Amino acid sequence: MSAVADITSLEAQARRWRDDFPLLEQKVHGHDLAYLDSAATTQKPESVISVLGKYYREENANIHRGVYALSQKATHAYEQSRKKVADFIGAKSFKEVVFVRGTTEAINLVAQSFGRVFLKEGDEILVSAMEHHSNIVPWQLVTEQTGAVLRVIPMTENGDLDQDAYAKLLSAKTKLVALCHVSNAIGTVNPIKDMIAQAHAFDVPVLIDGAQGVPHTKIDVQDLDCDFYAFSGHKMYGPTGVGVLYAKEEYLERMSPYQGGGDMILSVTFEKTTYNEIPYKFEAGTPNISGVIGLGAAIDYVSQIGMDRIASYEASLMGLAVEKLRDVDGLRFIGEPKQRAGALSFILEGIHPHDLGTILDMEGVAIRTGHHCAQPVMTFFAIPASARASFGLYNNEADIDALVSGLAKAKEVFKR
Ligand code: C6P
Repeated sequence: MSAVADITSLEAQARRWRDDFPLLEQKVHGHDLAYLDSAATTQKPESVISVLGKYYREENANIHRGVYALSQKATHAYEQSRKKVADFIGAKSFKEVVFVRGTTEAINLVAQSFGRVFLKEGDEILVSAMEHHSNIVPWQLVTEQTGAVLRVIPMTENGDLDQDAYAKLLSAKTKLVALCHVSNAIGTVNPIKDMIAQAHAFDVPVLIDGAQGVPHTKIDVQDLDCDFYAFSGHKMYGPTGVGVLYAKEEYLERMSPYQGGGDMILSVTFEKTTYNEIPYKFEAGTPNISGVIGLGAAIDYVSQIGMDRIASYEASLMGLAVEKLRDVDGLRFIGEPKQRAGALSFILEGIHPHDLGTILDMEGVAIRTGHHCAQPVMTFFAIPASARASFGLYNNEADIDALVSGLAKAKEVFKR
């Protein structure tokens, strides 16, 4: 079945999902909004928005602290979300779920807490050439602190990771591999299960940056056997300011706390502090309670649709987008990886991506232009920036058509 035929049969269900997102009803510059920047952040369904409202109207209290009913209600809702996350990603236990601000904080937490215990001078950390800055800079900071060295798994011209080079880079010196599940800049889906198994053959733990993985595919951390998996709530239909670090219990037990403060302790004297049990040892201070509860609602939302259905719908949509964009004269894809999810990057001959983004905006089409916080990817492809369209479960063929006609408009303006 061609992508076009396939998509038609799926459009009806996707139209129902789109109706769950009130923001998408608005017009921008007089046009229906074609929101194609879900890799930056997704829109939120009504069910998530209303849970946030309900929390502040009916349940707001600090958690793990009060004996009174309201605090217990908030604590219960917060901890229920932890269980939902654990089930959603297939963790062995709720103890392996640490709530953080987002992917960035999750990776910084591992870099610092793992780094302090496990890294020394001359050790090597492997990252890939397609990482977001959030999976590069925290490791650079830790190399400055420990004398460990950063090594880079290179990319091939089509935007896949060079697996032969990866196999050669792994050695007794390697102490951690940190790599994205799905590239935010070019959409490559990395074969992480294989890559994790290869690292484990050297007893090397693996951190997966799942910011762009979780929204688009079903995650089973036990099946992947990853040691760490980081993701953000706001990229999977949940609120901003909340995210998850999944980590195997054995690592969380051995890692030192990331931050000190309330709730991460069992007892404090001026001489000695005893830390709380995991995962609370890593959650210092009042957390983003409403965000965590909202994330639970987002998980309910996508689970009720089914991650497999979302993945197959989005795969058809991606196929359709590639098919239609390939016909646009002067358009060059940046990266044509074997498997792509969520995002696709391109440039249009003779038009700077920022100009393109501005013209598309006037047509109601929201895409991201720039380096996508992945400057090494732009350097690799020898471009200053790209245009990136990224998809969520609410997108449809009309959004792709709006993009394609917006590109024609841009060419007209620039007389290309
Ligand atoms: N990428 C994008 O437009 P935070 O900001 O912590 O929620 O996520 C950081 C992050 C880490 N890894 C990957 C692969 C990401 O895509 C992102 C966020 C957004 O591509 C904003 S730069």
